[in-house]
Amino acid sequence: PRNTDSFDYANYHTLSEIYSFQDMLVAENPNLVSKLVIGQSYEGRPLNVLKFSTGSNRPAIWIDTGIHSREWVTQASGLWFAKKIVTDYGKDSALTAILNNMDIFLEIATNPDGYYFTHTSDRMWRKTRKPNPGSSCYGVDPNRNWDTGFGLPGASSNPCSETYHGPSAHSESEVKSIVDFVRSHGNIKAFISIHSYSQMLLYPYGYTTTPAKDQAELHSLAEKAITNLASLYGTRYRYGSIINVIYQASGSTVDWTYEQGIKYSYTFELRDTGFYGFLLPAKQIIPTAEETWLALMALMDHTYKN
Ligand code: ING
Ligand code: ZN
Repeated sequence: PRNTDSFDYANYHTLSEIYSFQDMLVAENPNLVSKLVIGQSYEGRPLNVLKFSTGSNRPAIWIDTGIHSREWVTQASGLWFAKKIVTDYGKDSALTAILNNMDIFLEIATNPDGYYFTHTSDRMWRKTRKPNPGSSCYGVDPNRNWDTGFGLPGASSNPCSETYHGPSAHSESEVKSIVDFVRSHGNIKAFISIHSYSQMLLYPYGYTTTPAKDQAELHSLAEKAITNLASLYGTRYRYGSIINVIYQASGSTVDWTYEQGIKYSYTFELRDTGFYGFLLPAKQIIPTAEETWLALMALMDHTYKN
């Protein structure tokens, strides 16, 4: 496609198609969208973040998709969210109010090396693609590599495991680049990390059963978000803390962001509940993105008003 109107949101795309989409969106909306390169992946690919902004020095909302490369409906939904933001700004009053007061940062291909590998070699690749010294297995789980509960139960020390935590916290440049960005920005109010599959909306903690100090608020906001999500196609989500709803997971993204003081730290698990799993048919991309957007709007609107 030559522009983002003719882009095919109803199909999955390669990494280079995602990169060219990002550049087209920026070129078409120079007063609203810019592209930041927050670092590079192990294999040297840019870690691009789209910034949606109408002013300076604003508090911000972060959204990432695709930190686990095989979760293709998440990157596909990220593309749809990006287009939705530029389409709705100035038309939808709730989104317009948010963007007149806050910035939105969206990292669509958060694990680009892994995503490339899912297209070329192994559709089910989850981790980064850094070699592990002394092992023939590649990669670290970028959702066990963060410095909150790092290495505790809920991650593996085996480099061949899908949940290998890595040699040290923030050892993966894909993770460290976000860590540096969050710290240097200093005013991120909501951090939403999007995975698939399972149909869940989760908040901290994953590494401990100790309730988050904001648990009551996080829980009621999650309920509102998933109620809005279900209103479109009836898709049912479970919600609660990571450790209570799924399993113990240490060193995960949103435990770290919550401990940095980002109160509205959430993880989604998008469609489905396992029938197709990671291989969700492309027919479901747009419905998934549409319903998820309703939940994202609930989270962003609450963040803006609080
Ligand atoms: N599931 C997540 C995983 O990394 C999760 C579940 C979410 C754990 C948030 C910790 C924090 O195991 C998938 N599908 O990746
Ligand atoms: Zn995942």
